[in-house]
Amino acid sequence: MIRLGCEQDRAAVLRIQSEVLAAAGAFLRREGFLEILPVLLSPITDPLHHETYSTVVDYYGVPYQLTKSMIFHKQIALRTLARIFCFSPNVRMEPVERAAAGRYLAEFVQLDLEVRGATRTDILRLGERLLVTVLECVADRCAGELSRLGRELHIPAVPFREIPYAEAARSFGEPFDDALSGTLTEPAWVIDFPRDVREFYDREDPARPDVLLDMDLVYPQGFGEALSGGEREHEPRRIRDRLRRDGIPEGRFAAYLKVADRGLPRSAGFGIGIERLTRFIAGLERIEDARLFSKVPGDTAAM
Ligand code: ASN
Repeated sequence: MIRLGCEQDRAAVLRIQSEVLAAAGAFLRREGFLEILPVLLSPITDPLHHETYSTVVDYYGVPYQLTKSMIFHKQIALRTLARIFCFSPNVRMEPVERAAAGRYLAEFVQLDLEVRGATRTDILRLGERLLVTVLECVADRCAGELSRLGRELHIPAVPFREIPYAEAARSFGEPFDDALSGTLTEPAWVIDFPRDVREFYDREDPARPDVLLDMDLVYPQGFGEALSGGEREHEPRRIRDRLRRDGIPEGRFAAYLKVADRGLPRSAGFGIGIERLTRFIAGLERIEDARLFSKVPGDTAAM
């Protein structure tokens, strides 16, 4: 893993990133997806499973939040369109201790997508093809940039390995992302997270209570988590049950429940972090080298 030495190195990383954005968008358009515009302010956003500092904005006297992920807006968008994606800016003011890991930014962009009627298996296969296509395009179009950065890109074979969460936890303890990633030479899926480590919107397997039909993708070579996603809870009765079991007052998600009561389609999807993907492809030690104007948690000199 490398640190950037000069502006030419930085330019090489940004050219790779621009190719990532173009290749991912072109792939998804070929797959019948429409790009929608991001939402930055809303009364509802991803509650996240871990603690982040508040990002509440006074919206004409009403508290709105900056987007932590567009998960609920993706589900609602599927009432109108069947396959959507968005380059979605997220603000997550992570605890300062997280900065040391080299893969957290307080402001980042995820390529967030959602598919009406899809199962988790559909989305695993789509995610693999998306990643392989992006890697192939970068290898093809950014050979000079990769060689400048000393990075050799390996195109992984599909399908990727699927590792149940319980098995990864048994082998590596919890959290296991870094340890697991350090042993991998190809990306791998972690599937079937337990209900108590994830958010209420990932669908609980009707056949296996407390096991979710969700996934993470983990990069090889110690680059850690790439994406999170899953099938979604879409039936109002089940959403309310999950809120209750997570101890979240329904009032906090009133705007979402109102739409859910009118009908949300069954769906699955994921969000893949663009800076983390850039970091992996360029072989960067630290995520702040994977974009301009990086905001490492706690860095109040950022602009
Ligand atoms: N975008 C993710 C998903 O689709 C959620 C997240 O970023 N927390 O599941």
